[in-house]
Amino acid sequence: MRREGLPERVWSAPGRVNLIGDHTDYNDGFALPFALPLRTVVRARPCTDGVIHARSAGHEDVTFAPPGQPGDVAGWGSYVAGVAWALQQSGLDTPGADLTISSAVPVGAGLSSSHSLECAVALALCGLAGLEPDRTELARIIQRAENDYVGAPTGLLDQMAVLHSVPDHLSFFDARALSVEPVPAGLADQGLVLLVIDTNAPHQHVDGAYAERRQACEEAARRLGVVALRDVEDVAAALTELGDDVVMRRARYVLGENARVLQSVDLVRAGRLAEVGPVLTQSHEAARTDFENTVPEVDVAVQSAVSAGALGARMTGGGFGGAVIALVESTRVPQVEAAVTQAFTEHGFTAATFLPVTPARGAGTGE
Ligand code: GAF
Repeated sequence: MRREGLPERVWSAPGRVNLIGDHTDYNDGFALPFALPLRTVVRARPCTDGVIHARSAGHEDVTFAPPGQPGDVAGWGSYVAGVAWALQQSGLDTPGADLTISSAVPVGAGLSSSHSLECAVALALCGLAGLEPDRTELARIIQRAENDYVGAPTGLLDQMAVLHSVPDHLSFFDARALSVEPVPAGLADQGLVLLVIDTNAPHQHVDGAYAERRQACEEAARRLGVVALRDVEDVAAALTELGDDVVMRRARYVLGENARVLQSVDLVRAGRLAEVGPVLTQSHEAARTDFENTVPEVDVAVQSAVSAGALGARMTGGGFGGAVIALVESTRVPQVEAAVTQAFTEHGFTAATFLPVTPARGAGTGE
């Protein structure tokens, strides 16, 4: 029986942008994400029937009795059911609930719409139960939902960014220590803008490409006799040992990316954010040539943004489509947007959309 009389409570979680450090999380490496000022909002009421009812405009309503098991609920509802399942698997007893969900995070843009949804639902279900799990522990629970219920072999970058980010800061994530250190971004002080360019070329993780990249990295670590690529000390020697094949190129990208994150963090800490620009572009180039997870739309967006004066740009997130993050002097934003728009027209691509962003707050109560 529903308890319609109970007051509605609200939780929300942001999408995330990864400034630099992709495909490093499952290699125990480093990343530098921040929370997007676009959020998934969950309006929640407890239900005494133990059942979860979830609705979201444009999607079919979902009703299920947790815990259930992976496969019971498919489509968008699998993210909701997966979280309820993973919470219960972890011994967190959450109640039935009525959830009304809306999201401003674009789907398929590499901005972590799915983790935004999962984190908001997790906080809502825990909140209704009066539980306040440690946020890093919650991130691991949500990873379990994603890996074992939804079926995407993703790491912890997104959940940690979504749950731990604070306004106006970048979140320096160490995937081995499972730590997040807020680093002041200093954007306005330095006259800089972070510009998200959504290429509208949708990406998809549950296909084989993400899993294949992960397997190649694990194969590289195995051949090198290290627990994870993070443990490689002599990069040049390791790359020689791996030989000249696909596994070496995947590893070269990851090893370089870890170094680029650490370099970027040092620059940001020193108040030299502008100098991170070229590091972003190097990261994109390594993704394009070595990790091979870019597509023409993101390559054209990066190239045209940089040609128009962006300090640097790279595809953000898992790849195979999605968004680019560009670092731009604030006075140059109009030229950069115009150049990307023109390049997309010339290539016959669907128009890109632009969103200047400031690092926002992580998941929590309220909208
Ligand atoms: C996706 C995954 F969910 C993350 O764990 C991470 O691997 C990212 O791709 C690439 O950095 O967002």
